[in-house]
Order: sequence, then structure tokens, then C-alpha cells
Amino acid sequence: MKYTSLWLHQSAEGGGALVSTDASVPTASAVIENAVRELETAVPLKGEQVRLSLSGEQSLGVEGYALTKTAEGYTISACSEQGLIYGAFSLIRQKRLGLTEELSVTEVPKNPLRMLNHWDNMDGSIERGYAGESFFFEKDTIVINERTKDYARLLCSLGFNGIVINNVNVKGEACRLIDEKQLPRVAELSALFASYGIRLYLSLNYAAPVEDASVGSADPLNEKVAAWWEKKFNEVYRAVPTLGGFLVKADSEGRPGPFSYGRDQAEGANMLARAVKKHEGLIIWRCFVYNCQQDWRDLKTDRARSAYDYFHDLDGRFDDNVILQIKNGPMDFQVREPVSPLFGQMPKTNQMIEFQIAQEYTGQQRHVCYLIPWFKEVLEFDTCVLGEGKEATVRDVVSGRLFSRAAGGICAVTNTGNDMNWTGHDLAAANLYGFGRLAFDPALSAEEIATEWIRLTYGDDEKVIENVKKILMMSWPAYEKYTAPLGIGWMVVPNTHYGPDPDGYEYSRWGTYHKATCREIGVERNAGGTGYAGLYAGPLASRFEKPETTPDELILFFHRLPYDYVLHSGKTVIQHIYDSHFEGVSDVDEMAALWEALEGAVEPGAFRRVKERLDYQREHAREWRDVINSYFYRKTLIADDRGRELY
Ligand code: GCW
Repeated sequence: MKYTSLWLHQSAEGGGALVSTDASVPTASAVIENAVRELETAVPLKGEQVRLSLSGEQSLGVEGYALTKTAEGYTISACSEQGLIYGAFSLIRQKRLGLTEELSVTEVPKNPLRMLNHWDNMDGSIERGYAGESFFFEKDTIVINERTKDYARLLCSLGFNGIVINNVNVKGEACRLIDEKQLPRVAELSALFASYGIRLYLSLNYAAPVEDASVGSADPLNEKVAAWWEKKFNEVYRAVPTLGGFLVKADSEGRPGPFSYGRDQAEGANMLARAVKKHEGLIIWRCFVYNCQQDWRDLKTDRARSAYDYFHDLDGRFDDNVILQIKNGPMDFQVREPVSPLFGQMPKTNQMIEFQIAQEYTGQQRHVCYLIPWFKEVLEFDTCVLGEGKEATVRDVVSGRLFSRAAGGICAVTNTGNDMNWTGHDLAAANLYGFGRLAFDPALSAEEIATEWIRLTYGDDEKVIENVKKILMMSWPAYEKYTAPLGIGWMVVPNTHYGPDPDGYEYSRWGTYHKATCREIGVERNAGGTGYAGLYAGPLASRFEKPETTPDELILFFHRLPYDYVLHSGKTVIQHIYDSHFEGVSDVDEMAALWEALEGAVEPGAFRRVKERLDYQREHAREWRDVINSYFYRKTLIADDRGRELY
């Protein structure tokens, strides 16, 4: 059986296409062979010729392409093989979308790095994985099969150029993938991805040299430690010359790091960066560093501040082959968070943004939650670091454009696993597709991307396009409405992070509190509180300082307010909570009805799979609504002004 994501699907009518390559194209490169094969098999070219030319305009850079319609067919030109393969996939997409009449497309990807992070463990499990098990690992060994090839092709078709194959939590045997015994298979995998223009990266255990009795330390300033890594990287690159580099989670959630030796994050990252520099490797260093042993009684510590506090003053100290990977918000992939204040405030440091399409906190691929509108908001957010009126969006920071940085980009914790449809929920594939497209071209709108995905997946039936688009576009706002209100976050069951549990994390060590009493709720993060609001650039800092100028959707993130506080919407906090939870549930009912109306218009298996999940989502949204509303009713004893039932 073939997988069900249809943009992967190969056309049966492809035969007979003529593909010619121009003289400037060197033969036998795996990437070019792939481009040609894709064109020959994936779209019916009906006698049209496709000319591939490597003499593209210089302005196309290493990864851009130009695609034009000619009398005989099409020309794809680029300056590199990678550009040609993107052009080939673009042509396939345009053909499928029926856009080739006047075709003239020139595209240069806006982000240098466009990556997926797998949180796959070598035993085959996936941390926060909701689409089955790993297809990279089984019983501590690397798996390479047809599916791996399909995956490389799928990611390339979306414009990804990097992939981290293993979990950032590298536990167990110290080295694992960088062990000598694993390297031949890593090399095979790396070569396979490289043939699609995708570089492989590995997550590292920072403490690996501790296991070596002759070193026994991971202190970044200890010469023996640096020498250990240098030797290790020499060995790794000898076996895997195409490796992109390494991703490191250090000093976070029990993972070791430079702090254990009294060193800072720059000292830790640079030591690795220097060891890998001669191999042109990158060190991608995560900023998800915070104290996860907090005492809930401690009112001073604020987890939201921690990445900023640990990293901001290190600006200019990181080597050029280090990129800081920063989660989109200061906490952890909640349905709504402010944008991390680190973006734009470290002009002398490479930064990349980390999103999560795995939906850990947004329905775990059992609820539909199309996240692209949310990611768009984050990327378009003006960090105000150039002052009022001079745009300095997150998108221009991470692409490197704003501060002329050579490295940077965008990545997401992936939502793929070995389920037959790759993503568990069929509609979750829109997040994978959408994230890839957005990383390549952040100017695309969430709606355009949704329409493309729907047409490539379900075809051109107008009603299908309309209804599925509505479902996708309603889904993230709906999820926000029926879960945690006004930017407060969490309220989930501990550990699994799934389902409502309003006080689940209230008295825990994780630093994620809402502090609801019978009178007020929220965390004071202005100057009178933890000072978090003041970490933003001037105009933003003043906006977030006062509730009157803080947007409603984040108001309880920044301020502690009484339940009868009147929001910009004109509603009180408590009435907003009640209303939005009822609304969220009716939105899901509407989404389910929109899908049901497509019976017969969508392939029956796909129809049934999505229907089952939506039926479940309707129930689960009710559970969320009733638990959250009752929680607040019981705390406040304030009745709903529309007299609806509270428990
Ligand atoms: O909040 C946490 C997730 C962990 C994850 C961590 C991280 C991989 O619940 O499962 O660990 O974020 O981003 O490192």
C-alpha cells in the first residue's frame, strides 16, 4: 500500500515525457538524476520538453531557480543542482495546480536553513510523536528502505534542506549515532538525503566525553575535552562527509551542559564549533534553557525570562558556525504565547526559529489544528528593534536579512512517523506541507498554502476546497477558544500534555503557573512583577507593560487581573472565558459538519479517517469546555451572563 499524502503520489500517466538537459548540465549527479526522474514520472508532460540549464542568473544564488514556459515546453534554470531540483518540483506543483499556461516563476528561498527536527529515539519510540513510531530507527539500528527514500523526496519537494534525525534528548549510551559502529549507516542515510539536496544533522549528548575514562569531563575549557571532540568529529566526517553538523540541547531538562562546569553557553557552543569548523559543520545550539526545578512558592523566578537572561548578554560571543535555535515563544509551544524577546535583540549572533508541528500542546494530531496562521503571525511580528515605524520582523531576523547574517533559518519539530499517512491525522499533513512552503517563502499566506495543499491532496472539487479550507482556517482559533484562555497556557494533564487539567502544573517544579484564586488570575510580568515585559525593545516593552495596551489574547500572560476586568472586547475576563469555550465547541461542530458534507466527494477511506477524528474532537472539545468553565465557575461563583449550564 502506498502512503496517503497525495502530493507524494506519482502520476500513472507520466510516460512519454521528453526531458532534455542542456550541455551545461554535468551528467550523473544524483540530484539531477532525481530531478529528471521526478519530471518523467510525476506529471504527464504530454510531449512537452523540459530543458534543465545550469547557467541560471547569478541572483538565483545557490538554491534559487527560474521556471519559464517555452514553445516546446519548459525551461528550468538554476546555478546549482539543488536549484534545478527545486525547479523540477515547482513545475510538478504548478502542473498539478493547473497554473502552467503563462508560467514564469523565479524563486529564491528566503531562509538559508529550512529544517525538520525529529525527536526520534534509537529504540524506535518518538518523544512527543503522534503518528506512530520512528521510521529511522528500530531496536537501536538505523532503518533505510523505500519509505526513507519517499521521505527524502517528500521533504525536498517542500524545499527542506536540513533534517535532524534523532531526539535532542540523547539519552542512554553516550554517543550512539556518533559511535563508530553506527557511522556507516549514518553515511548511507546522509548520502540518500544529500541526493535530494538535504543535509543530515545529528543531535549530540554534550556530556559524551565524560564517558571516556581518559577524559572524564565535559568542561568546554578543558583541553582534553576539546581534543576529544576534535578527534570524534574527524572520525565522524571521515565516514560521513556530507553531514551538516549537530544540534545540541544543553543545560536543559536534565541534559548536561557547560553550566555544570561554571561556563556559559557561548563557551560551551564555541568549543564544539571550533572542533567542527574545518569540516564546515554547524553547531545549532538550543536556547531552551531554564530552571526546571523551580519552587512554585517562589514568586521571583520567571521561566519566561530564562532564555533571554542566559543568552542575551552573550551577543557577539558566538562563533560564526554557531546558530542559536530559539523556540517561537518564551515558554514551550503553547497555543498562544508572545514572541520570544530574543529575536532581533542579538544582532551579532546567528538565530533560527524553532516551531513545533507535532502539536504537543495543540491537540496531538487527534484534533485538527492548522498551525500555519499562527506561524505567520509570529514571523510577521515586528520586534521593534529598529524603533517604531522601521519594520524589523522576526522573519527578517531569522532569515539573516535584517543584520546581514550568513546563517539562520527556520525549523520545526516534525509531526511525521510510521503511520501509513505519515502524520496520524490526515489533515495534520497540511502542517507539514505548510511549514515547508512557509520556510521557503514566508510571504505566502496561510490561506494560499491551505488551498494548494487541499488541491494537491483532494483534487479540484470546489466544495471540497471550500469546506476543507474553512475547517483548516477555523481550527487553530477554535483550539485556542476551548482550551486555556487569554494566553495563560498549559492547564493540561502533566507528562502527557493532553486533555484538560487546570491545576495540573500549578504546584509543580516546571515554572508554568496561572495562579488562579477566587478573585484574580495571571502572572504579573511588568516592572512591578517579574520584569519580563521590559525585556522587549522599547515600544513593545511599553505596550506589554500595561493591561490597557496589551492585546486581549495575551493579557493573562503579562498581567494578573481580577475576573471582572473589562477586556478590549468589552467583555469581562470571566465572561470571555465562558463565551470562548462555548464558541470553541460550536466551531468544532461546524468543522465536523463541513467535513460530513463532503461524503462521496472525498475518497471513502480518507473521509472515514477524518470523520472519526472529528467526531472524537467534538467530544474532547466539550470535555475541555466543561472542565475549564466549571473550574472557573467553582473558583469565582460568578454565573455565566447567558445562563448556560456550568457544573
Ligand atoms: O517541553 C518539552 C517537551 C519535551 C521536549 C522539550 C524540548 C525533547 O515536553 O518532550 O524534549 O520540550 O523542547 O527539549
